[in-house]
Amino acid sequence: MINELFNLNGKIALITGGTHGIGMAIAKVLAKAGAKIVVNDISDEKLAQCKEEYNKEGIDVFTQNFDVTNEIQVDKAISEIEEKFGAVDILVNNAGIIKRIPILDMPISDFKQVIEIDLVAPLIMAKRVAPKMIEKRAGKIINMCSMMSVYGRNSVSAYASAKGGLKLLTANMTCEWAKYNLQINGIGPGYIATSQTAAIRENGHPFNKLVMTRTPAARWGQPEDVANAALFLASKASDFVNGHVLFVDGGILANFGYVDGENDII
Ligand code: NAP
Ligand code: GCO
Repeated sequence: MINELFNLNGKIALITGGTHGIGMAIAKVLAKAGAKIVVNDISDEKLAQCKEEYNKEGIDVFTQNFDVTNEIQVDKAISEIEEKFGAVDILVNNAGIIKRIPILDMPISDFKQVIEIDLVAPLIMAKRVAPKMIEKRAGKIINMCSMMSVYGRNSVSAYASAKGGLKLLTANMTCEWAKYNLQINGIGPGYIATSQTAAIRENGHPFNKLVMTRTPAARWGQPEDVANAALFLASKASDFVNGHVLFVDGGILANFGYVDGENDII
């Protein structure tokens, strides 16, 4: 019964930006639950490298080179998936970028690029797969949100605007599509050890100190921590979970204070 709840046999899962980091961890766990995995990237080299890594774990991944912001490329890639394997059952809008630049210094073109990739692309992807999900009366869409969906932080205005927008896009997709038995949810990772956070994670970096003193779980999250939440949201276990953002953050959003002895305020 428990196995049945999380069984993804026969499902087609498309994870954008699944060549490394959180996307790869999600793809691996969905593959282990039985799904056919498709990942994309904009670099042939990264696609070839990730194929090797998936194969090492016995996962037969289908890789595609396309840019999630390009409607024509997205349409072509998804048509190819449909011809080869069938309609996409699970879409994970994981691809994303961040630019840490203070507002006054940030060129508008940089701001727009973050919005295009982190907010508009999930819409492009979802618009392309949703009609077939609606026809089948079944589908799961997972939008990779962030703590920045609900918080601001100096230097990440574009990212926070996009991820805040993505949280509400998740709500609006739910309002329009949940009646067709689609579940559209978000995941809000806390601070996770991937290439996106490599620069601010170094020992001695003030941001590393901030994360370690403010996260009740007292560690950086691992991509696998996020992947397990994705398995729940991709499976039957979440069939009445709609429009929710599941934070996987070691408790940081629950905490306004410090968690280490040195900075305790009593
Ligand atoms: P990552 O290691 O930088 O991976 C992001 C992926 O997105 C990469 O595979 C990247 O491809 C791909 N990508 C970027 N632009 C693309 C485009 N235009 N078309 C197709 N693919 C594109 O980041 P991550 O930490 O695993 O993050 C994954 C998601 O979680 C992102 O949406 C991120 O914002 C979100 N998130 C991360 C954290 C964290 O602490 N790490 C926390 C909250 C939310 P390339 O490798 O070729 O650039
Ligand atoms: C930052 C971080 C983030 C995280 C994540 C938090 O500079 O504050 O990179 O924004 O990656 O999205 O949930």
